[in-house]
Amino acid sequence: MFEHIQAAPSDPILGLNDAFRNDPNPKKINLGVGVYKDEQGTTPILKSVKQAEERLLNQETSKSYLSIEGSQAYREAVQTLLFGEDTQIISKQLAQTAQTPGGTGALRVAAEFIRKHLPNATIWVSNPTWANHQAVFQSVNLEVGSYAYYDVDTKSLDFESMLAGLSQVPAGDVVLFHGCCHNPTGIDPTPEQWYQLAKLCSKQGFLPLFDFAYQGFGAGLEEDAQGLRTFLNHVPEMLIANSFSKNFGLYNERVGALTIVSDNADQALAAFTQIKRAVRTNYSNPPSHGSAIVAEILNSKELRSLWEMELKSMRSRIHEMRSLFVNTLRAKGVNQDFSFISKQNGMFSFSGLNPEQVSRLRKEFSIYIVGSGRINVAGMTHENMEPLCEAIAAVLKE
Ligand code: PLP
Ligand code: TYF
Repeated sequence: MFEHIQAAPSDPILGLNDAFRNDPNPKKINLGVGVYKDEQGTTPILKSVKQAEERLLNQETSKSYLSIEGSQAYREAVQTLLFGEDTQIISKQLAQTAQTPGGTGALRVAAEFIRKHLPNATIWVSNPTWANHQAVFQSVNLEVGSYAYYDVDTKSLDFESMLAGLSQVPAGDVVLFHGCCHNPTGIDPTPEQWYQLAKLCSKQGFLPLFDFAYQGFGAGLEEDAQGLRTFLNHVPEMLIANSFSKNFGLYNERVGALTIVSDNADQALAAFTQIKRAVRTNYSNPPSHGSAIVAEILNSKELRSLWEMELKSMRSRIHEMRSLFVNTLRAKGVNQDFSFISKQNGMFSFSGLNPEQVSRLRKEFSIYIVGSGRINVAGMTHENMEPLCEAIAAVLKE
């Protein structure tokens, strides 16, 4: 039965992780998969998470199913993080949220919802975008198009081309935006640019889908939500797929949510029943533990302030590594301008290293970078910075 089945290619990012694990070189450096690492190169459990888990262990009385849409406390906490305190969206019940297994689960449910209820819609993603976007949407036979985003020469946002591309998107199509900390470039629109994009969206009549996987990794929890909130001031409807994998360090607990917004509460609720149907035929209902941790933290003053401190310290360490990387490259005699790296947001930067240089870094120095040249800045430490920059200087020379 299975003789005709060919092996699927490995995921370009997760596959790199396997190769790293199997590399015996003790000096190996992993700047591949987007996982936060501390100064010791480990991905620790946040203190706020541990404390919440201790509380849960004592309080939990049942392992019975959650409802299809997940925990109520969690769903409310998600909306407050996305939209802010005391917003009309919440008080008028214009948004409905389903707890999902990670941000990927939210994207997949969104994809099925779009395919079924907006069957003629094409979904437009930035060029470049997270490697899994295309695959998730294509897996439900959605048509995927791309819009201009990155200017290779200036290593910045090609906003003019982005606007020009999106001006061609017809009403009824869907456009995916990265809420902040664009993966893989680390380049986000400015507040003024978000405003222009929101106005364009309102004029064209396309549906925005925000993928919000790094809230708090850019400038702060509120600041990072600015693009999304600017859109909500101008457009009547939106989908939001958010993830707590990174900002709570809850990668393997699979915690995320899909939120639908409409300017009409009844419509939001009706559409939400279809989202619940998609969930039911997929995984029935979400896993509980990760969402219980997030709700516990967000609903406790003490744990929330501890979490915000921990989030800030992750964010600050990444900023520090960005500057140190730029300065160390210069100190190692690299003449090319890498200063753009210190201006970018979140974990990732497009280094501009070409596939041959990426391949040499791996073969000769056991330094693992995604083939596109994307680097995970959070994989840098004070300890590995010198050898890392020496190796990059070496491959840039020839
Ligand atoms: N969206 C983007 C842009 C991401 O970088 C990631 C990273 O993992 C995800 C979605 C998926 O998040 P999760 O691990 O919660 O599924
Ligand atoms: O882009 C990254 O590195 C993270 C982690 O299929 C990731 O978003 C990468 C690939 C993938 C799932 C998660």
